[in-house]
Amino acid sequence: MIVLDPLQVVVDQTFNNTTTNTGAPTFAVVSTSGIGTPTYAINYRYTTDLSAYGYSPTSSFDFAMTVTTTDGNINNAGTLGATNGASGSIDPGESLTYTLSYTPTGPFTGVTIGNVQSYGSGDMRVTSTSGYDVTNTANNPGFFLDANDFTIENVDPGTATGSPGYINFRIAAAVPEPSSTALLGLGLSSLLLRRRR
Ligand SMILES: [Ca+2]
Ligand SMILES: [Ca+2]
Repeated sequence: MIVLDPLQVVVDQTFNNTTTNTGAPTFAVVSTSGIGTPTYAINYRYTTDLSAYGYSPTSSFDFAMTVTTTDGNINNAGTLGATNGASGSIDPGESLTYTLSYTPTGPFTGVTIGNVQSYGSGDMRVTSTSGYDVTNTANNPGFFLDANDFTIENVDPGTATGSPGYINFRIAAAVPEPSSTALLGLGLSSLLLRRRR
């Protein structure tokens, strides 16, 4: 088996609308639940054409992301945040935790969170059970992790807020290697070419 370069998808901020991108690959929010509670769940479906590898031209992979907070409820004010504090965003001291879950399906072996961006000027710290731990004080800070989970916490010394913006998913697939008979054929023809010289 060979592992394809990660198939990448970028989603923007709210995750609350059912959105579908047309063409191949397509990426859709299939369903969501839990807005207004401390746990928000999003079900995603990624579909792409793997017919070149003997799989369906509409091969799809479902995975879910759960967002939890201990700071009130997950609200839906354009960007995800927590309802405690001065705003519906992530205020200083508040945090959100994101966790991916999936079952390997067909050629799809898994998914990780690649990049995360926070909108706003709030100083943000992103940690993960993978060991990632980075604080970024820039405006709209970006984080380049490669993990199945992360917690984003506002560590701003003032009152500046933030909310998760773009998140990039890296979907992995493994496909069969070219058949050994095809490789043998290639070997024979290069041998013949060499003999002719
Ligand atoms: Ca808040
Ligand atoms: Ca800042």
